[in-house]
Amino acid sequence: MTAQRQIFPDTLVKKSAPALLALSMLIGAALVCGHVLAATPAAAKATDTHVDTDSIISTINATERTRPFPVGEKLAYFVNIKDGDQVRSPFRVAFAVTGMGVSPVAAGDIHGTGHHHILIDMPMPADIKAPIPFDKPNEYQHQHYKHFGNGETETLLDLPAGKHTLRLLFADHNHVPYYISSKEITVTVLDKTH
Ligand SMILES: [Cu+2]
Repeated sequence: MTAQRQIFPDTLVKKSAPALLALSMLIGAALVCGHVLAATPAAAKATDTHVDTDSIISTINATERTRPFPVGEKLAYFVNIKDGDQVRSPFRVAFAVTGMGVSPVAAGDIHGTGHHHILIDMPMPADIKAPIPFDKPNEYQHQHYKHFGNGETETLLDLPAGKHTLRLLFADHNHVPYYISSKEITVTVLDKTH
């Protein structure tokens, strides 16, 4: 009886050693498989050309966006789009002004401040001393004069497919332009199915 009792644990150890080895091999294989499985989606993503990350296809690089302006120069400029860009509606347009402050119309006459406007498919107003017009309801197929009287510095534009001209024009609380504007740029709005 005593001899059998001593043999039993010894046999168990001998049997369990290969079992442990086999178990560790299985874990190792699982880790390798796990690694391969994890790598596969990443590799597929890297070659997927259909990922749509932005509605704007722009070639503006970070250096151009952040270029310094001479002190005192007054100009309005588009931050995230430039002449020749292709966009999909609706597209975000960000803008800024140098040498002036942005204030809402409701704040009244504050020296050295004003608010932004975008002229869409419209020339620079002939009478620069006249207030920038407001679109009348249903006057046009799409908006032509956008006022940012709350002091906004970005917007979403939803324009029909085709070429459109955009120009920033900075104006006072009466919507009378300062002689501060951006260059006119032309963007192409791609068809929604494009
Ligand atoms: Cu205005």
